[in-house]
Amino acid sequence: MATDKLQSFVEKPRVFILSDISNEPDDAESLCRYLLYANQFQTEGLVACTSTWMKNKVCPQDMHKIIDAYEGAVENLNKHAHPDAQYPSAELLRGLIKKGAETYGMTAVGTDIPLSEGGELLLERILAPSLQPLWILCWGGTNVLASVLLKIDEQYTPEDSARLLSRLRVYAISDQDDTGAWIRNNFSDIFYIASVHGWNQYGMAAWTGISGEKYYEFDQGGPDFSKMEKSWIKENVQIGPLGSAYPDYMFIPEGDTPTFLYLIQNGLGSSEFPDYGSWGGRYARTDISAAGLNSNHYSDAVDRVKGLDGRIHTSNHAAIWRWRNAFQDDFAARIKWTMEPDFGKVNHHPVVAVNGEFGLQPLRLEAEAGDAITLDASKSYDPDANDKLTFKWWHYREPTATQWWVDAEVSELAIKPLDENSTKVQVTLPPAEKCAVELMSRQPVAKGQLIHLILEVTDNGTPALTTYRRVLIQATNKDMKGGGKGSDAIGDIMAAHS
Ligand SMILES: [Ca+2]
Ligand SMILES: [Ca+2]
Repeated sequence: MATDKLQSFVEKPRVFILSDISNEPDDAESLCRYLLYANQFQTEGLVACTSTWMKNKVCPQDMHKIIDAYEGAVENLNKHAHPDAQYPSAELLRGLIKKGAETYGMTAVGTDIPLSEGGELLLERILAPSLQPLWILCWGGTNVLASVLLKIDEQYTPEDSARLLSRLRVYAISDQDDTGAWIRNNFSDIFYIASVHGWNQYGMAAWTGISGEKYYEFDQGGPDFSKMEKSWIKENVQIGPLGSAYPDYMFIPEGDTPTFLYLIQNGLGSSEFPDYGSWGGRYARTDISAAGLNSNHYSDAVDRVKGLDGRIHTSNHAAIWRWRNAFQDDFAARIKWTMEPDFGKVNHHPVVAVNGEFGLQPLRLEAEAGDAITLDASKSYDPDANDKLTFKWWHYREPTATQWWVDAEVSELAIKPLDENSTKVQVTLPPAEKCAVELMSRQPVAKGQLIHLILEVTDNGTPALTTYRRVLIQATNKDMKGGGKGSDAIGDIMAAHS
């Protein structure tokens, strides 16, 4: 048995899902996909809630239907998972399904209004002694969360309340009732990822980058829609015991899925750093005063991505659709796991090491501006005997930029392959004046840019699977070289450095 050669997970993010399931089919679709990753999360709650799209009822029975379907898939899924990362039983998950309030938004939030059973579970999970943050993924309205926050505020001292709230991490799919803005206004310390825009103007939100370019008409010609077509989904997803429960889409498929794509442990994202970017998009603080003195809210950031049409598309949506081929293939491969007990007949992920170090967290290095370093991924392997691996190293520049004009601020790294397959590369940092001076004053700094290098390791199985590793290179400037003429005006600086 080769399962002990598969990726294991040292930590499993604690996840609590609030879903307006059955307002339309897409929450049911997202839940199907989520369950295929349930072995890398510790699921702590599945609460059916309301939203502006379904104001007066909740549908936990539709979560049960999908867990029933999952029950038929667990045994096979576990044949493709590391012994230390087995899938949870359907029975365990059923016990986590609860009803949120059956009324809309703030009508469920008040000092004299008792918590819903979903609210009781959420409060219990927030109070549970754990050093790990609790991720609250909001696929609909947020009144279950709002009601619990009000209870905490009432029942605890400000110090205890602040301590409890510091454990929370929220990723909300825009605001879908009137409690989202209320939470951010009244509990501004909470780490809260949500696209903000005019009410219901979803086409402006990053999360629609998962599949929404036709419906919302953004980035035309850029994203490849082929793996979102109903025909592709029918052939690759709506099969087997779990996939058969995946409904046809109505507006766009899986608008809520980016919440957990963000947490998937594939070596790309780093959940405490929304600005690093991941399958779930890229987000930046809306308030940068003393690291969020006034607000801990993160909203959309923009990536520049070459589309199918060969043009560069600059958008928040691109920060998600750029990964679509990989996350759809990943989905399809896992659907195959649900139907196949034989390890040798389906594909499994590459396991990646850089400089001999295995793991999924970023590899952190320091290097002097202008110096060259060697990176070696040759210890990476594939658990499937006959698979060959392809190594692609690239410089993800947007997370380093502090403003829109990335080309002027973040110089491209020189990446030189040292062998035929690029398992080893030499990376040369830009000179100090390009990566270790302050943006406006042009004064040298001892610690310059934090440079993001992404390694993608892809196998040749069917469908192909990719594992990533992020290498974070802190540029140093020990001799304080590279200073230039500064200015108080950004226009002068950019004109001089373009
Ligand atoms: Ca939803
Ligand atoms: Ca493989």
